Amino acid sequence: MSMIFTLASEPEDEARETGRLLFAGPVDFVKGVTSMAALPPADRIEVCFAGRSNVGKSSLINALTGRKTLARASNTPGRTQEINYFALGEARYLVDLPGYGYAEAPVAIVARWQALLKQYLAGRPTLRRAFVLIDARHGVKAVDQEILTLLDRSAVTFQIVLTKVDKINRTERAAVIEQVKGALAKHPAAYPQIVVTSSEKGEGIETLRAIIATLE
Ligand SMILES: Nc1nc2c(ncn2[C@@H]2O[C@H](COP(=O)(O)OP(=O)(O)OP(=O)(O)O)[C@@H](O)[C@H]2O)c(=O)[nH]1
Ligand SMILES: [Mg+2]
Repeated sequence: MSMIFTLASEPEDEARETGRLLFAGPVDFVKGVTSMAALPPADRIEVCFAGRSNVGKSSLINALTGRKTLARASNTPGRTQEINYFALGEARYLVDLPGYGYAEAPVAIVARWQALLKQYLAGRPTLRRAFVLIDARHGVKAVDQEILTLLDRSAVTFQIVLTKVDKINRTERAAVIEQVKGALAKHPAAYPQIVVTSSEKGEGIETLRAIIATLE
């Protein structure tokens, strides 16, 4: 069976409004955790943002919540070193994950983060969807494939979010979308719609808000 991958369409008015309202409400940093034992109680739907170091995870959380400095974004790869929990009222947790594939960090530290990342992705019962961010300039790489395979095995639905599309032109955009579609073909846990975003310009942000707000 082959899956048909498409771009996420613009949300219907009602979903857009549901998304707007959710993200206009209170957003609070809950805690940063470095072990599974320290995760908050699994009492609500949560979504996480995974991706290579520097792909734009923290920036996307800031764009979604309209708070410029909620999640720490930085030019220094490997900035987010904990699993950071943000609460959207009592409705949702947004989870900012440490980046993977960052070669410069000390090996022992990398091994510790990666172990935690994998435990989290495979073992969180309320994780409803993992957004896996892919830099639109680079497409899906081998390290991304490793994470996608882990999500397949854990039966966690994941959705690809292309980031930083403001940095590429139309031709490059079409090419990277084709590359992503090809890379997803062998992943049963892939959600069939790709979201194209720019945290800088706001593209795709309302769409992603609506997706998160309407998850059941
Ligand atoms: N032009 C542009 N730059 C972006 C966008 N999103 C993020 N960036 C930049 O990319 C760099 C990394 O962004 P972060 O949000 O810190 O990336 P991260 O994935 O959280 O990184 P780690 O926490 O280190 O894994 C920063 O310099 C951001 O300003 C975007 O949509 N457009
Ligand atoms: Mg970060």
